Amino acid sequence: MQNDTIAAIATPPGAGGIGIVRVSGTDAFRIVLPLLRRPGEKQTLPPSHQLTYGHIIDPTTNEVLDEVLVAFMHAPRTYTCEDVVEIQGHGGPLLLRRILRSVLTQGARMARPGEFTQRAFLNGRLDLAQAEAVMDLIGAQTEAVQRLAMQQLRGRISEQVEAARHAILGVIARIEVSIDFPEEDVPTPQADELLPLIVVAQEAVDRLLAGSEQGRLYRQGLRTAIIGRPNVGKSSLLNALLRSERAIVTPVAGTTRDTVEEVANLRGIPLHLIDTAGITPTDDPVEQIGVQRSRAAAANADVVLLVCDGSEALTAQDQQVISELQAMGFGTGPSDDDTTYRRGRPVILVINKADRAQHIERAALQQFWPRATVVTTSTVTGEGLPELEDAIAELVQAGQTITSESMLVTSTRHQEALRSAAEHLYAAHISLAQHLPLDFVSIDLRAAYDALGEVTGETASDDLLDRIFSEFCIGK
Ligand SMILES: Nc1nc2c(ncn2[C@@H]2O[C@H](COP(=O)(O)OP(=O)(O)OP(=O)(O)O)[C@@H](O)[C@H]2O)c(=O)[nH]1
Ligand SMILES: [Mg+2]
Repeated sequence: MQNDTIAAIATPPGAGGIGIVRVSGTDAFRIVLPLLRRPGEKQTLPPSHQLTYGHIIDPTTNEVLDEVLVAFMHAPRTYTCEDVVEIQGHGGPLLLRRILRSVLTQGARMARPGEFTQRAFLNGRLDLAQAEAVMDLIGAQTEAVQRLAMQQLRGRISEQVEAARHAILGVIARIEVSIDFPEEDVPTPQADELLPLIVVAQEAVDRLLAGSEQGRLYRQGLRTAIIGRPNVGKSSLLNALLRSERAIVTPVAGTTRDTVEEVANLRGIPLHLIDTAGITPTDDPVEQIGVQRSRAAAANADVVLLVCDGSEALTAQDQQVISELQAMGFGTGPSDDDTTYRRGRPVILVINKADRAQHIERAALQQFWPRATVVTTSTVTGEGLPELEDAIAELVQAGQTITSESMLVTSTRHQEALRSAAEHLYAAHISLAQHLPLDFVSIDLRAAYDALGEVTGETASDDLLDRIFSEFCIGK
């Protein structure tokens, strides 16, 4: 248990119907009770987990600040596992700050960002993966992301990680007993007894890693840059994918001067669409800056939609844009045996203005990227747009949709820890198969065990914990 009692405004900044000041710690009741005036001048502690009506006062002046409902909640059945008080007032920012100040005057300390959740973690109510899921749940921009976060908060990821750790610990125990107590006559375990146990752990870790690239994209969204020479219909395409007239469209080449960024929900995937200025040689200093930004947008994208105007033959300028993208490494993967698309950043080729007589052959474009998907679209008739959406979604989903039962690792941090565990398990497997001394095997198994413990927080350093919780908002 932490010693000091912390407090913060738990509702978002700005005016609202109600606003909540949350107080947690051993002194929470002692701090809030004297601030509450109830009908009949009661002084006793109200029943736990029930709302009590009253008025909150400023203890220095006795001024009545607000009419409130207060919940006193006894440990351990609370968010932090400590005594918690939640004061529900009217949701005015100044008002809530004055209520908070009264609480601080009585001896509470201002909570740091994420400190309530950090206490829930330190007091064992949530493991680290679950605590991180709280933040993902709050930040979710699509239902799919929210579902994945909820599964993680319910402990589904942690269970699998713990199962793998348990399997590893079993092997470590068998090895170490034989090393530590040779005189006890414990038979040295044989490689063929231990290998199947390591394989169980390897399979568990591989299962978690399998969908993690996909999960990461769900969580972070897919940065999708719309690139091409001027006037091919990039902004029209952005608007069509957003289903709103977000970017200016005109027949004038060079309409878009700056990048325009919007988030679309593509079948549960947060799609960060970036419309860009047409890439073209120019002397106009404003346009030059725009073109530089287009190049930067392409360089930072996960996917590029390369747009051409199908009503005209490919121009030298189109080819110039294509070679720039190739130089950035777009469209070099995935190779057929890649399970993750990440190793080469994909490009999707869009031949736009399909409603007009066509002058670009698919093959002419495909010679640059034989494996890339080519889609023919018209932003006027809507032709080809569903196919374009399919092509983008396919990059992430690989045929799988997110249901309320889906379980995917979504965090880069978890992914890295799992990869490290997988490498150490592999090394242990090889050492064992080569009949190297068992303490070699055991060193790698320990490393794998610790790497997995970083996911649930059991082996996470204080620095790491501080960093994770500081990314939370205040009051959470
Ligand atoms: N016929 C036809 N015209 C289109 C289509 N898509 C866009 N256009 C027209 O092409 C012109 C240019 O469209 P924009 O969306 O502004 O093109 P852009 O690539 O954003 O152009 P810049 O911002 O100048 O680089 C406009 O007159 C659009 O109405 C299409 O599918 N068919
Ligand atoms: Mg434009």
